[in-house]
Amino acid sequence: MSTERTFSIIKPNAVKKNAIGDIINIFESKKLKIAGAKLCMMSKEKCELFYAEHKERPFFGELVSFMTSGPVMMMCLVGDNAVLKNREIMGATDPKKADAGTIRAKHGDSMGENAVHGSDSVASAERELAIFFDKHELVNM
Ligand code: FUP
Repeated sequence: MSTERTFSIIKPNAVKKNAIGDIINIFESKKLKIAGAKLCMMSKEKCELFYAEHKERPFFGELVSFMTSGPVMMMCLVGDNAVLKNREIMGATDPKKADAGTIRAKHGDSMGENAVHGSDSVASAERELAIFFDKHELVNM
C-alpha cells in the first residue's frame, strides 16, 4: 500500500442540494483524510485549464458553464491508494451506470452533473492540485 494524495471536487449540483457533509462522511468512513479544502467559485480560466484534455469535445462549453455556475468544494484527500480508492467510491462517470452505494449513484443527476470529480492518476492529481491550491494550503497527513 502506498500513501497517495488525490484531488476531489464536490460539484455545484451536490453543493446546491446540501450533500457536502454526506460526501465528506463517505470519504472519511473509507479512511480518506482531508489535507486541504476550500469552498469557492471556480474561475472560467482555471476550469478551462483543468479540463484542457476535453477542449475539443462537444460537451466542453456546457461542462465549463456548469462547473462555474455555483460554489464547489475542492479538497485534497490523502490515504492508501487514494487515487483508485476515490474513483471506486465515486462510481462511474454516468450516474445511471454507477454501482449502488457510490457517490455518483446517490448524488449524481446526469452525466454532466455527476456530483464529484476525482483525479484519474497520481500525475493528474498533482497537476490538478497545483492549479487550485497553493502549497501552504495543503497539510501533511
Ligand atoms: P471522470 O474522470 O469520471 O470525471 O470523467 P471524464 O474525465 O471522462 O469527464 C469529465 C467530465 O466531463 C465528467 F465529469 C462529466 C463531463 N462529461 C460530459 O458531460 N459528457 C460526456 O460525454 C463525458 C464527460
